[in-house]
Amino acid sequence: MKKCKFCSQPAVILIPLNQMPLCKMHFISYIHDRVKKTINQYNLITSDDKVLVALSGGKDSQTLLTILHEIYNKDIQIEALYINVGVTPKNYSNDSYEVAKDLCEKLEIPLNMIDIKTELEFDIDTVHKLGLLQKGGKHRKKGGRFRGECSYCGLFKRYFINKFAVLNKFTKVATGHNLTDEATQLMGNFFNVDMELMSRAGPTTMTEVQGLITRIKPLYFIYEQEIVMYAYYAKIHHLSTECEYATDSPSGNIKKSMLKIEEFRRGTMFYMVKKFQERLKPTLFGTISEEKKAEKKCIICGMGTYMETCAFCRTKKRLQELILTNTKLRNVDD
Ligand code: Q46
Ligand code: ZN
Ligand code: ZN
Repeated sequence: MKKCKFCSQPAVILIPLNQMPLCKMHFISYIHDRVKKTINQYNLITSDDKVLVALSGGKDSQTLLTILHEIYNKDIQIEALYINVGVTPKNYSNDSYEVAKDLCEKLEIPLNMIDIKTELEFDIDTVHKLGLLQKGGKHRKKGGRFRGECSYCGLFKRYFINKFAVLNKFTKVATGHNLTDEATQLMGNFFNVDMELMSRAGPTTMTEVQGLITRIKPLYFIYEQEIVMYAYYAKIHHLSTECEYATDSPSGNIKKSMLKIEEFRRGTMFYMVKKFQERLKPTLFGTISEEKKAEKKCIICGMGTYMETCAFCRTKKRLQELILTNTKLRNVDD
């Protein structure tokens, strides 16, 4: 193995972007520097911010919280929030919470928790059962494509994280999205020619919509592979069990293709995402109608949205109706 570029220690990694060999110590400080650079360049965090970190127990968010703690220690207010989405197979949700709790105790960062079953009277296990019952029913999109558990789960998590941040006066919500996922998502939106979603990509949300707290992604320029290595060398405990409801999504296949391209064209993801931010995003954002950029409050829940009724309230209503219909059907069968 090569020697570290900055000392005589053996290198433990070749940085994917530039193949620079680094030892464990210099790799860890190199990642800190790159995260700091992203934070400063995009003005993600300022000294008067109160930051809420969305913690899931997975490698990305556990790494994010650790790095933010390293960079800021107690200089800014940081708290974490875990959303219990109610996935019981493999004890997934409970184990995730325990892992998140351990890290917060170690770093002495307050951990908050929201249980979506308490909030909604149903959870992702319920959605899964409904999906099985509703095969071919309304629950599916036109064309028979199943709107899987993850899309509901993601929507609920985003909603409750934002709501908690609004109610508790956080100024930023930090998530652990990494470069590999962001490049994949950007490519997926490009394939769908979804200009609106593309215009919203980036290390921070661009618009100031009332009731929608600014979201920041400090790991935006860190490859997933680097996060895996960082978590390993920094000894960050994270849940490695995969959620039972995770499926081979179309984006999973795009990700595999992006990783292949990266193999023979080093830096593709990094430069694609970076140049998109600098060159295309400002132009794209200008093409989004003023109506879609306007500040709105959901007429049902009062949270910030780009539409009259937010996606959460619409989805919640639809699922409640489905649960009721299925309960009635089961009662008739009984
Ligand atoms: S918990 Fe929820 Fe993930 Fe399970 S249902 Fe999908 S999104 S895979 S991070
Ligand atoms: Zn070194
Ligand atoms: Zn709403």
